[in-house]
Amino acid sequence: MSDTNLVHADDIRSRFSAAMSEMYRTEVPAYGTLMDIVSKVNDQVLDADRTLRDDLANTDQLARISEERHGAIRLGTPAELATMRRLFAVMGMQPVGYYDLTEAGVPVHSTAFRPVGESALRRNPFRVFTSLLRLDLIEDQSLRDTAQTVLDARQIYTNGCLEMIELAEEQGGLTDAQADAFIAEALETFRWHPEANVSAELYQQLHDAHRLIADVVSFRGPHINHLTPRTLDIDRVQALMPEYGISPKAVVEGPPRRNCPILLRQTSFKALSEAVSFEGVEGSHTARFGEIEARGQALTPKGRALYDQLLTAARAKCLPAADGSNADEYMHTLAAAFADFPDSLTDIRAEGLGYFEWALTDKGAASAGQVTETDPDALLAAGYLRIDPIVYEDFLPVSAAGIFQSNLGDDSAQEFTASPNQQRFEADLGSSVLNEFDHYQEIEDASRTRCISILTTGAAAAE
Ligand code: OOG
Ligand code: NI
Repeated sequence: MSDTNLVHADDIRSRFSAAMSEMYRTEVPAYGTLMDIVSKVNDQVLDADRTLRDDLANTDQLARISEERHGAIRLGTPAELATMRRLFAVMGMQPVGYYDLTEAGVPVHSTAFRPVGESALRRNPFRVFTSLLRLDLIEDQSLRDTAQTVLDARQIYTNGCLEMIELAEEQGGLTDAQADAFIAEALETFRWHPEANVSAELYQQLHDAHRLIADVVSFRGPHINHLTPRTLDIDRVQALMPEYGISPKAVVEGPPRRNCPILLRQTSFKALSEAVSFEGVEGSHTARFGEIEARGQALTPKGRALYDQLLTAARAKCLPAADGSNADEYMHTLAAAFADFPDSLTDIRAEGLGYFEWALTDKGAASAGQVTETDPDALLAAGYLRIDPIVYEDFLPVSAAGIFQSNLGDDSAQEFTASPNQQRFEADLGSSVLNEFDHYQEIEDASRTRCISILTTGAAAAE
């Protein structure tokens, strides 16, 4: 078969993301409401802020915002994780980053499957935060063995899905019709199952060990537990949620509101209680929730260290209570702590705190091949080049822990000894995870090299 018959992986990802959104909208109606609020607020922000609109248009990001979302799943076994890596690879999504959540009392470690590279991200940045349960952290040996047996017996992928993954690997992609079949089969893995895999009694035991363990072990598959749209004004959406009958978690996670947004700010609404049949016995389970996020600039290791330091300092002074009783005090403390994080692009760049993408200005484009200067700062000052912050495409462990906790319930806060084990995770995954910092640095470096090459030679240097 000729390659020209194959659909681009970016296209499969876009179609899959839309299909997933459609499915989640019918499964969790509040998600549809949240999507409506987000789209209304995003339109208002873009109408009111022409500079932001121009910046987004200039960096080719305007189109992706309304399409943009991330989801999250929790897997039970290394084999499930290894196959998930192959499934996401069909859609051009690779494992980026390692997140250890044991430190936050959640017995999982995780990665984010997402597209890498500028053009794929622009086409559709769909990402899935994927966690692997760490049964080794359950103390009760017999419960651990029972959970393992239940997990080992389940098959979370349809035969059709496994066949399409193999076909994609053999052919190096899928045809249009095959992509449709793959999407339909793959969706089955993420679907909600109202019939549990276990008895009500076992569910209760698992639940008592940790709610997350019950969520992973008791079902036929790793139901998508939230799907998160990106908003341009998270504080406004947070404030609007109650008007639409949705009650948000107490505080927005991540950095405070700033002039120059950095990293990621997130908030969610609590998980819904859903009817479940446990081998014929009616019961319920709470797992699925809604979340929104606002994305800002990706930070360098130096910027990230400063972020972590300021966040830790703020949280040492005031920890947000789940009931919202000290929400104002927390947001105030956070804002005060972040006064030490430079809040202009010039300062952020001067101090090497964030990543930037280089592009030609109109003047630069008109001078292609006619410039002899090669110093990027001089070219920037002379108006041939412009720089824009690179968007943070990843996640934050403290925020993720806050999101986990708020929808697992406060009674679930539990101590585990922090035990990051990236090597084990990568062995289970069947590949290493990409280092996010290296990736942002590459994007920045490549954009600068490309611009200077165009200015000085008239063409982009061959990759
Ligand atoms: C994942 C929580 C992490 C985020 O946005 O930080 C996450 C989960 O609850 O499974 O999605
Ligand atoms: Ni999330």
